[in-house]
Order: sequence, then structure tokens, then C-alpha cells
Amino acid sequence: MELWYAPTSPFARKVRVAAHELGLAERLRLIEVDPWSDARLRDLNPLAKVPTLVLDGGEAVWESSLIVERLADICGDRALAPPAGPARWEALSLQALADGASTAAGRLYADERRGPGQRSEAMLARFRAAIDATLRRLETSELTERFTIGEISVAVLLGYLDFRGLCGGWRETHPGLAAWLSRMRARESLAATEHPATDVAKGR
Ligand SMILES: N[C@@H](CCC(=O)N[C@@H](CS)C(=O)NCC(=O)O)C(=O)O
Repeated sequence: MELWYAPTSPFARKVRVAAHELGLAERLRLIEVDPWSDARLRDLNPLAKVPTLVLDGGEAVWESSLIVERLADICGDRALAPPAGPARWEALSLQALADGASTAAGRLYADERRGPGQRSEAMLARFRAAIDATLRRLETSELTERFTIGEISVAVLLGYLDFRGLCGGWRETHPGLAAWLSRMRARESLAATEHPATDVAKGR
């Protein structure tokens, strides 16, 4: 299988962490791509986004949540993405919240780099508000030591905030979340998929 990815993408990292947790990392051939300029990606995925998974038979799968479901299905694992009941909704709900905040963080990072005339201060404030409210909600929610797709998405969100230097003081204002992340960071799946040094020039 191929995983078309960008090392800066939190969504691609989420899939890579999940692949490690599922024991599938060795089966993924990583193909680094710039989704903004590489036309090959749009041939596979009309949305031209990373991550995009290409299955051995050639089928392309887009959207990180769907990719994780496919990977879990391939190895018959039911722990990362529980199949039914409250555990499933909790995991998917947590994933959706963290992914939404990662989207806001990505847009905040990109828009902050535009000139004052080319960005909307109202939108920047809205992205910041979404991230801040998500962190507050996560601080008061019961994050467990389980590592479902929900917790993976939260860990990836926090890693992305650190990587982009967004919300610098979040550990001081959210000590429970900070302590949870430092316990989770011992996992090999997170260590093996760290974002690289920031490429500020590209701003992506
Ligand atoms: N909801 C998508 C988001 C993927 C996404 O936005 N990827 C970004 C990189 S972090 C991308 O490929 N952007 C290129 C574009 O929007 O054209 C997912 O979970 O896979």
C-alpha cells in the first residue's frame, strides 16, 4: 500500500500513528508529496489532499478518518475504531473535535502569514476561538490511557500546535492535558511520526 503524505500534515500524521498502532507501518510505502503543486495527487484523489491511501489493488482512499477505518478493517482490529456502541461514538466524537481544531490551526498558521490586506482578522479570531475552546473542553474531558482514534487525534492536534508554535502557553493553562500528552508521548507510534523542523518559507 502507498500513503501519499506531507510531513507537516497533522492528518497524515494521524494515519501514520494509527498504522503504527495497528502494526501496519511496515506495509505502507510513504510517498512524500506537496498537495498544493503535485498534479499526480489529483489524479488519485480529486480533492488533491494528503493523506491519500492507495490500496494494493489501486483503489485510492481519501479523508484521514476513512483511511484509518480501512486500515483497521484490513487487520481486523476493533480497538482503534470501536465497531459499535458508546465507545465508538466517544472515539469518533473526540476525533471529529480534534480534527476540527487541527483544521482551524492549519488555517490560522497559513493565514497569519498572509499580508494584513490579504487576511481577515475576524477569521483569525474565529480560528483561535475554536482552538482555545477545544483545549478547554479537552482539559475537562476524561481522556484515558486507551489510544483509540479519538486519543490519537488529540495527541496529533497537540503535536501540531507545538510544531507550528501556536497557543504557546497551552501547557500552563491546561495542565491535565499537558500531563496526559507527556504520558502518551512514550508511545513508539508518536515518537516515530514526529513532524520535522518547520519549513517556514513554504508556510504549509
Ligand atoms: N479532512 C481531511 C483534511 C486533509 C487536509 O486538509 N490536508 C491538507 C494538508 S494538512 C491538504 O492536503 N491541503 C491541500 C488542499 O487543501 O488543497 C482529512 O482528514 O484527511
